[in-house]
Amino acid sequence: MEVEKNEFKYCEKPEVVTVDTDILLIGGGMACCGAVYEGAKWGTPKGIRFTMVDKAATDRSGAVAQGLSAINTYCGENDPADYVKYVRKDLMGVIREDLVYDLGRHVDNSVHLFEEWGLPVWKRAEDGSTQDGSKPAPKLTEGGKPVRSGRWQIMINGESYKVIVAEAAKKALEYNRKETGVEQNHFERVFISELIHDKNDPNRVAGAIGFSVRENKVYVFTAKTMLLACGGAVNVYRPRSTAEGQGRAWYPVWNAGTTYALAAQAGAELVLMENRFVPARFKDGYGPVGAWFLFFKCKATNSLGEDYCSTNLKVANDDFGKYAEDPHQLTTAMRNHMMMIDMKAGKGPILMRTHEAMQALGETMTPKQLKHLEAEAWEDFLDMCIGQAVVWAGNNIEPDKLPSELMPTEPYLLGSHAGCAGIWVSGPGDIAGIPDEWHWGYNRMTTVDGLFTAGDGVGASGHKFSSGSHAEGRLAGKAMVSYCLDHADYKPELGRDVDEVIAEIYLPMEVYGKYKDYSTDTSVNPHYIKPKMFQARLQKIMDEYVAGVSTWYTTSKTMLEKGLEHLTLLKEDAGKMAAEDLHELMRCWENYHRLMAGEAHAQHILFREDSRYPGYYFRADHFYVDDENWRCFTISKYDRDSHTWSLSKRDYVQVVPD
Ligand code: SFD
Ligand code: AMP
Repeated sequence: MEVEKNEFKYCEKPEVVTVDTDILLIGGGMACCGAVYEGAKWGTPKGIRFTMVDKAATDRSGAVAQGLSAINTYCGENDPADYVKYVRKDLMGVIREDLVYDLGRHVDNSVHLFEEWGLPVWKRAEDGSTQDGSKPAPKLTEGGKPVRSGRWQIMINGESYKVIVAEAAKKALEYNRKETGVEQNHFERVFISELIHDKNDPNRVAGAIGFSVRENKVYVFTAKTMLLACGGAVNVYRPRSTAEGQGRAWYPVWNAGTTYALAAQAGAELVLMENRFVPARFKDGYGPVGAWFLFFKCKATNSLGEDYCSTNLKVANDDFGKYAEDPHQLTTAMRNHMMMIDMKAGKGPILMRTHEAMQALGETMTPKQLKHLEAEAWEDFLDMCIGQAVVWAGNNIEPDKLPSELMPTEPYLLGSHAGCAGIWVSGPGDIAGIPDEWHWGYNRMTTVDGLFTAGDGVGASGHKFSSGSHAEGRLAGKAMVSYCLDHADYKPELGRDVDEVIAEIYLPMEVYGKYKDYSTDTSVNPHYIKPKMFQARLQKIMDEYVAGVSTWYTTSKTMLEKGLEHLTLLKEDAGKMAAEDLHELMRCWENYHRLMAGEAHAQHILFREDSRYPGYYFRADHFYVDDENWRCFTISKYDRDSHTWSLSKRDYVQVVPD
């Protein structure tokens, strides 16, 4: 196949802006906001410069863009060791207990800060009734009792959650900017597409290159250390939403696997990339279920009114043994499995019995309290997933009168919710019983020198959610300050020719300019592939071969090998991507990152010879959980030159007793 080159004959060369900094934060989500809040406090008096680069507007970027109605990790009266047990159980016995413990002992402080900054937290009144955050009440730090929906979750009025967290981050950036005398240290609508290694050390990062999605400008950042925290990977799989509903997903469509792709390309070890999250969600609007199950005490059944988690227990137990024994102790994945058994048997649709839950709660309520309950039901979605409220309205569903359909969604790759795909990182190093090699100096640093991650980026440590991602960003931010102080003399020098990288990034613009007149419809052309088509092809491969919805999340060795062959061909065709404008240029590189993340995922599922997460995915040829051989971490490393992956096992170590 002819290889395309960009000589800027058919597209305009961008202006190049260079920015030298000390700590580069790639992303502006919960983790990066936490990192700058914490890091700037320690680093600014030492003259350390922070720079944040977000592809979107930080006030409303990432997973928390629409807000949230609960904080899913607040330990409160619980011991961090209990938090470890809970996470270990839900993630099928394989987690990094040092990282999870570390998170558990720090997370509450972030929640206290959120409340301090203005986030309304629901409180339990003295008579035991619930009060939403609009009523005056003592703060959590003043002895206020949160309204717990579950053991770990607390309710909030969270429509403006991200704006509040971003405000604190922006203030920290501004303080750092003024004190260190730099001109600008917050770049929004700049999409980072490449990391660049150090000239003298291929296993060290020295910079990152990105482009503005609004102006013809490329940004070249050099930094001593960086936090790669661009969230998880959405739209790698063909979504359930089609045509007029396409674009709707549960996790944020803007997070396209940049975290995993850039880390892999830089040579970082990834861990448990076979893991994914398939959430059970309200059908078509992707509304989260947690508040309904936990706060409203709602039951989900098949269409015959049967509790599928009880009726299917024996079948699941026959296949997965101890992981399907007690109907009240099932993992998130196993609950999906049991739901799907009934869906396959034609007992769907699965129904969330919202009407019965609300009627039961309403039995002892006054009309005014009932009205409030109804408002809470709608608010749960209006605060974090507005599309679901629209689906209800459009389908004449009043939740107090009718049940709603539930559905397992397409798979997402993430490390902060009920999943644990991600990057292998150094732990804090002060937790007894942890192997020495799990700590290499700096908390949350990857195996690439100077490259840190947090939130969705950190693997083998799920159930952090929004609060935990912020807290983990803070841990990383502080460790990065130490890294800078320890490497005060280090001067980053880029290990690649910048003009060459810029030409590569802009290649899709050149390809488009060169060939656009070969056809009358710019979306169809024998010489190039537009991002929309590229994405459709990727999603079809992932869906059909790598356990997407069309095979009920099932795959096998032979299917995976064929899928990987198709992915290799797609990667070759990536050299023919075409972009009509800057927005499409971003779409091209997003899809390339999705492809890299999807490839890692497929390689890991192929390597692990058991169905470790039944209900998230199944290996038809290994339809069991094999603790004897596979209760271990799976590690991958990508070689950018040969485009090959190497995979290995690493021992799991239990620290917190059962
Ligand atoms: O209801 C680039 N989450 C929930 N957490 C909770 O605590 N409670 C809930 O109620 C939660 N639920 C929920 C949640 C998420 C969503 C979408 C819904 C409901 C509908 C999970 C948390 O939100 C999640 O765990 C954290 O936000 C993860 O934090 P982090 O920092 O890892 O990711 P991010 O916040 O999405 O930020 C990513 C940032 O990266 C930017 N970015 N920037 C530059 N260059 C690139 N190439 C980039 N690619 C991405 C993004 O713009 C963003 O700033 S419920 O379901 O349980
Ligand atoms: P979700 O809305 O599904 O993202 O879940 C929000 C929180 O509730 C997470 O901490 C979940 O682990 C928890 N959760 C959701 N559904 C259930 C359930 N059926 N049983 C126990 N916990 C749940």
